[in-house]
Amino acid sequence: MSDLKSKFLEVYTSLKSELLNDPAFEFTDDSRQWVDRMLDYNVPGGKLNRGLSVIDSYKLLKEGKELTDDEIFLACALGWCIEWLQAYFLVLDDIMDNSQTRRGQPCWYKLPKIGLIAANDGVILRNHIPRILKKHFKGKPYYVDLLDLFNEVEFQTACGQMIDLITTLEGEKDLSKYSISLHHRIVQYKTAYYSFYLPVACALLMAGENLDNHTDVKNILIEMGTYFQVQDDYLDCFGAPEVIGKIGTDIEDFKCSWLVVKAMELSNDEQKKFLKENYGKADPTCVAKVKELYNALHLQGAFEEYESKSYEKLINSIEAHPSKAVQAVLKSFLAKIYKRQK
Ligand code: DMA
Ligand code: MG
Ligand code: MG
Ligand code: MG
Repeated sequence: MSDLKSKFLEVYTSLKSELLNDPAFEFTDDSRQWVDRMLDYNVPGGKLNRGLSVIDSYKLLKEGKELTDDEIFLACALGWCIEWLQAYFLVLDDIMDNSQTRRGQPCWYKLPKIGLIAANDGVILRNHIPRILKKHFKGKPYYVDLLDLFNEVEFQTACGQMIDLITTLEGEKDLSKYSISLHHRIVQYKTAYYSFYLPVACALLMAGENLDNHTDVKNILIEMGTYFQVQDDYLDCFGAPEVIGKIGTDIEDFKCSWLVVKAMELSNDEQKKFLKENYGKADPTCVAKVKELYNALHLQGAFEEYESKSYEKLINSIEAHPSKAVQAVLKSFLAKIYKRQK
């Protein structure tokens, strides 16, 4: 394990211990154990890309200057706030998407004795974020901006989740409303802000920057986040569950996935009819038929083309940015996700 990652995990242990001893609640042994287990199950088990990116980005913004222990701790704490936010959204997302597995294990709500208590656990996870921020950032000149940033990004993500979900409503299932512009809108809100803009924005705030001066960076990160969610949509169908750690549900859930949008674009009338008959059904034979059509339409090839075009476009936008340090932040982010398999 890299030094940075082990340092990052150390900070998790310390944040968790503070939360388990939060004087605002009189914990009993049972309630403390519940939160302890819930955090370990849901917070640290992912790729940690979002969290680690805060520290990476902050280092790059400091252009090689050695970071103090305090700076490293704070960057890690902000990274963990993003991982907490992600855990909160994922616990609820898996309930709403009727998913079975996440990060190679059953979804939290699927565990015996958890069920819909998971909904409140999501709320607890969400409430841990301002507690971490208060404990470690209150008094910093950027404290208010940090709170505002997390609030804004959470709102955007929740709105993205809402439009992701309401497009699938029973009785209104209509594939002809699925367009690339609707897809773009959904993924920009549900994924790009919290996964891409937020880590870099945290690093910028820590470095004393005013976020209003960085809308160009924000726009590039949102494009990158869009590309990332197209990969997620692709992997939902074509990824190996043992590699991505989750079993796809987009076809069953009638999701406005990049794949179904592309499929509608490439289908003739007969294929469109076939897709309409089989998309959004829980029946595994219907799911298999949708996948058959995806293969017949060579969606894997269409995705590869999208992937290389997006990469080229992103590199061009990044290289047009005046600051070399910002370029380095963005390129490091892009390198982490280009052609990812998980
Ligand atoms: C997830 O979209 C978005 C958030 C905010 C969790 P998704 O349902 O495609 O994610 P996953 O494929 O990981 O369930
Ligand atoms: Mg999901
Ligand atoms: Mg979802
Ligand atoms: Mg997905």
